[in-house]
Amino acid sequence: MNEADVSAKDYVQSVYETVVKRNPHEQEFHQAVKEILESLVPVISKHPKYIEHGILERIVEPERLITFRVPWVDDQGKVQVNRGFRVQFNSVIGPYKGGLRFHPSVNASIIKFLGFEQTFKNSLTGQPIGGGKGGSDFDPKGKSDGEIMRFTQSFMTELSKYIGPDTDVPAGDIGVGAREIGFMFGQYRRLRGGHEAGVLTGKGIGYGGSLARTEATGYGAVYFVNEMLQAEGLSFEGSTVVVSGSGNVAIYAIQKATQLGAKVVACSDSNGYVYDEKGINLDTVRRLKEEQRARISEYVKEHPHAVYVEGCEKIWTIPCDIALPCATQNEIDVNSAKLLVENGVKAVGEGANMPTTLDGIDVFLSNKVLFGPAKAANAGGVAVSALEMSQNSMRYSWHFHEVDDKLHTIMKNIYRNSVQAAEEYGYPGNLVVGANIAGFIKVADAMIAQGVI
Ligand code: NDP
Ligand code: 2IT
Repeated sequence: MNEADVSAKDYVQSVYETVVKRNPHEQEFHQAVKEILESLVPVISKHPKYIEHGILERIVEPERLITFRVPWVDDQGKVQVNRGFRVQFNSVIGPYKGGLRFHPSVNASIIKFLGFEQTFKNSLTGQPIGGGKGGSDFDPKGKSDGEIMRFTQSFMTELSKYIGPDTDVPAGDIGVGAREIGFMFGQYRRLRGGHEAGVLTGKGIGYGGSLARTEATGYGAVYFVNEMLQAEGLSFEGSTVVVSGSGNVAIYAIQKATQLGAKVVACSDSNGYVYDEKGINLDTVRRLKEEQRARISEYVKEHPHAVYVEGCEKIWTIPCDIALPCATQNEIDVNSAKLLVENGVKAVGEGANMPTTLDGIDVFLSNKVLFGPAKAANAGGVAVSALEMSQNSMRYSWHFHEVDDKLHTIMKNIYRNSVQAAEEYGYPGNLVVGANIAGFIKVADAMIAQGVI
């Protein structure tokens, strides 16, 4: 290590220590910051301007974190109170953009880790979108449509003060899909008295949504992994795939992987996983999850040859060629990563945000497993959200294949830019470093150009 490397490393370490001190107990946020900062050492070392302009100190501090009370009345007439969040992390390259998560685990740490990641991910897409994220500790499980509507209306009543088509554009994430976006869009429209279609993405096709947005994250992740495989002379054709989760991202990852000739043998929810050696029947999963909002355990009632196992973590004990974690953060720990490697996994593509722990990532990289990090591999969703914003601005809609083609091109570009950045900065093949650096440079240079703000 030369002198510049040492001082870059010290700088990164001191910024990280300040983040930990300033944001106590926010483990997920610390983890996301650590992963990104450590991989920026070569770029900081080569370009001292990023130290001179205090880029790292600024980039780890959200522009704004909004928290608010969300009161609503349940079906029994009882008043319930949840907490709402929106982090507006970085708007240097475009309006804040990022999803809303409704899950009981949501807190400031989760929202900040997601918003921080989103800043780099959105930069990687090549679209003019900044980083934001939000949500609530509301648990949609078991709630009636009426309860969901009353909650989302209350949530939007407060959130509407801070968002807009040119300022901040939320979308879905865990627990927020077409139904919730519809209710929130209706409430926003009612409060504003105008049809500002570009204020939310993931809308229904009949009122400003984009074709292929529903499919975009899952399809995009598979397109990304396909690029990694092709570079090594491999493909999805004939491979065995394990996908965790059974929500929006998982369903369309399963669909695209299957279309490309893979056999997806397992998927899961937070209670457990199903293993179907004949290949997961996606019609059943979609009906159970998209229509009936049922548990994945129901799958075996229709497919008795399949096996249901209680507990979702064990899904990674299933031998596979390709693993696509599409459920939630830290679902692949170091032990699961080791097992996957022992069982011969060739590629891992992160459909979820931060699904692999830092030591889990090390296991994959040191064993030469092709590894597609979340902010690159799952960027297809937000990329098509940006295309939805474009269509809303034009008051025009593209055909499905037009959006899908653009998505495919975007994913190829993200792959190429990440590979190139990794090579340029001395980490050939390491897409964690490559994606972080490629995403960082655009944001950091725009921050320098726009002065100390
Ligand atoms: P959904 O709510 O549609 O599905 C989430 C799935 O993950 C469900 O099967 C759910 O099971 C499971 N899950 C959620 N929390 C946990 C948990 N704590 N432990 C185990 N399983 C869990 O969400 P999405 O498919 O939209 O999101 C999945 C992941 O992809 C998230 O990390 C999200 O941030 C990320 N992502 C989503 C994008 C999008 O466009 N939607 C874009 C980019 C990333 P259960 O039903 O039991 O809760
Ligand atoms: O994590 C993500 O990129 C998303 N949940 C999608 C965000 C968006 O604005 O479409």
